[in-house]
Amino acid sequence: MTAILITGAAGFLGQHLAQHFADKAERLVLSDIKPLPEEPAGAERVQADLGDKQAVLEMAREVDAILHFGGLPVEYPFEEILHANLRGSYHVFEAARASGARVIFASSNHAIGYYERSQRLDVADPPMPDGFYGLSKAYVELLARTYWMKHGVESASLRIGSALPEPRDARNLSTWFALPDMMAMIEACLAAQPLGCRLLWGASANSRGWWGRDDRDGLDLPPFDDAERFAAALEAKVTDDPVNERYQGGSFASDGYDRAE
Ligand code: 15L
Repeated sequence: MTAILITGAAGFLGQHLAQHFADKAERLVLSDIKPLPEEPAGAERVQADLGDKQAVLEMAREVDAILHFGGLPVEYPFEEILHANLRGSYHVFEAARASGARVIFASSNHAIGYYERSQRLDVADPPMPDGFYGLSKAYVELLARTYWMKHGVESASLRIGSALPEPRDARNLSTWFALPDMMAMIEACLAAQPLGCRLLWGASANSRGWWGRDDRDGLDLPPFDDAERFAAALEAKVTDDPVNERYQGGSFASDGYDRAE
């Protein structure tokens, strides 16, 4: 494969990505604001803030792909989201423009978290973010489209549900993204000629899934897993919060919710 930069490489998914691509990439650059783990050996390491434009431009020099998993992974106050997720992602797309790299962006289901669980979504349905974090994901999906239209920067935004080794509760029966499925989707996006600008549901083929059509036509994907085999153990694992249970975003949707109804 090619030269790959992973942002957020010290995070849970970033570490899985680093291990997965260690022997597949010709060159692997790992970046995070936090100290980076010593594994895998042989990778280049850059401890930097995505808010530092020069640092991001420098770490992305001569890479072919950026797996952009950096930034804040859950809800935070607006100013912190602004710095890490909005400004940081702008720097990543500027770096991709400068180096000619394609971007695989870890978007999130929280870009559409205020759709009700009874609804079935097409990727073309308008975003319905459930907080500042979800808003930042919707913004970067649009940033990706602008950089494609204006500068020809190729990208895939993966609206990740719940990327976990195994589903943990009833909601995850709909949102689970098995880690091997995530790796397969990223590999397919790295291999696609052309990739263009795609928006994809980052979820396994869950029988109880909420998400339908997306931009995966032409991607070489294997059959995906299904969380259904965990249903007997998990379907009673629900919360006692009606707002959480009503919306696809779950606890992110109920966090700070103070509507009257
Ligand atoms: C996310 O976007 C978070 O990063 C992750 O921690 C999970 O909460 C996930 O969404 C989810 O909705 O399950």
